[in-house]
Amino acid sequence: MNATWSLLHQWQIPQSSLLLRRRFNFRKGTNFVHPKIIYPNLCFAQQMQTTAYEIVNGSYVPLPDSKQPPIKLKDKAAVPLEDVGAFQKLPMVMPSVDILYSAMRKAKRVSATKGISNIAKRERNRGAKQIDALMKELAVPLRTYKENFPNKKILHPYERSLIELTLGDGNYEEVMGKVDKLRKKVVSVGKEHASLCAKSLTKREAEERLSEGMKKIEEIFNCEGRAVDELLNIAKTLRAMPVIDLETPTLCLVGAPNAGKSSLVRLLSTGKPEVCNYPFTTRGILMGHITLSYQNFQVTDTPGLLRRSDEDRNNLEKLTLAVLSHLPTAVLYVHDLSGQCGTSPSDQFIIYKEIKERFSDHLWLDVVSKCDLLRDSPAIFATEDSNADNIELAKYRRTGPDGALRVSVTSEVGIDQLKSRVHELLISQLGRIKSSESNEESLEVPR
Ligand SMILES: Nc1nc2c(ncn2[C@@H]2O[C@H](COP(=O)(O)OP(=O)(O)OP(=O)(O)O)[C@@H](O)[C@H]2O)c(=O)[nH]1
Ligand SMILES: [Mg+2]
Repeated sequence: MNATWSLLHQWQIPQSSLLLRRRFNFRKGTNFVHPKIIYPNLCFAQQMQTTAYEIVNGSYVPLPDSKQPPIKLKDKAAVPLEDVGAFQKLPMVMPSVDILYSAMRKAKRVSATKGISNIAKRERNRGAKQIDALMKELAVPLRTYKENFPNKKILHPYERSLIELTLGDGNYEEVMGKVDKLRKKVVSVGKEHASLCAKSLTKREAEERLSEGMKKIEEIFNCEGRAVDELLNIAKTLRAMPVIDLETPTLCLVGAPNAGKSSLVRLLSTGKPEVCNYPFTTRGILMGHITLSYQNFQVTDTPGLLRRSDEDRNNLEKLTLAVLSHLPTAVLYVHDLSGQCGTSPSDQFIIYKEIKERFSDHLWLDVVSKCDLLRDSPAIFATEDSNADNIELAKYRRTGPDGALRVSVTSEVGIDQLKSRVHELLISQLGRIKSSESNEESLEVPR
């Protein structure tokens, strides 16, 4: 094969955002700005490294046919729908102790309005202004978080799934709610104490009310500021998610756990996912890149899929389904017929048929992995019925689906052919992207 599999990356400046608007339901007139234009350094860093993240517990239930919640028009945050890349735009969150410390310091520096000669009046003026300043210094960053952390409803469905599956369903909204509740409390207690202070009759009373007010606000923030620290952790987790460019053709590796997906990602791309001989080594979506003939492509490694219904799937499996459901990827489906991966060929056959049917609109390539381990007679698990009269399954056990390539990462059998087939697949994917783009442009041209 002539093409050079290089580690170099090229900047991809999108030619048009029309395709994305159409495919992902952007409103016309939305000023779509590609995340790579705004954050070149960040995207570069993301491309140079492989990013993986752990999935934490959550109870999000299914994806493929799950309808996204309708967007209410009266919700002002529901306009406009976002492109992917929202996590890279999240504001920096300060730890709660830092916010409090900085606010206290600034508030204490506030002095009384000049020209008040009466001592009691001056003191109550200073007290009210200091409490007011503390309240504002605490409330402003909290308001900024509320305004700049996106409403989940406007996120791209893929990113919405990432939030639900990684943080746990409802957790994001819950933390946002707690932060806003804290802000409201600080504002109301601050106002109340500032007004009390302003009504003081003596210098001493003003001093006491100031001290009480400051202490009360400090107590509230100490007690409920944990929400800000939770938000900080959420922002860190979300920022670490791999960045996907929707205009770059993407290959998604899918298959049973332990089938050899990550080994192939390592071989095909810059991605360096962990490879181990146990299921669910890959615990998140992981990106790799391929540059071929000056064209950049993306590769995503995914957690394995088991034979079970969607209700029983773990969040790792749901993440794989989220990629297939919401991202325009080509699929490289990995079948391990050697018996080594732990999922029997008959179970893999059932998973495969279901996934292939469900995502039939994706460009597709099948590979039978670990062909160095394949014997003359196909692997039969103790749990399987070797005499079952199923011609289709018997054929699958021997050769995998029609047209599947046999490859081995260990002996490198079939790898050159795999690379050129993957290249062809990604070029076809590029063709799809371009043709949808030009269709969209022709629709936009006024007659
Ligand atoms: N003999 C042989 N072993 C392989 C081959 N490819 C992968 N393996 C082994 O199979 C095991 C699983 O490989 P992974 O690449 O981690 O499989 P995976 O599908 O990513 O696994 P999960 O992330 O757990 O779903 C590892 O021990 C690999 O060394 C191959 O071509 N031949
Ligand atoms: Mg893996």
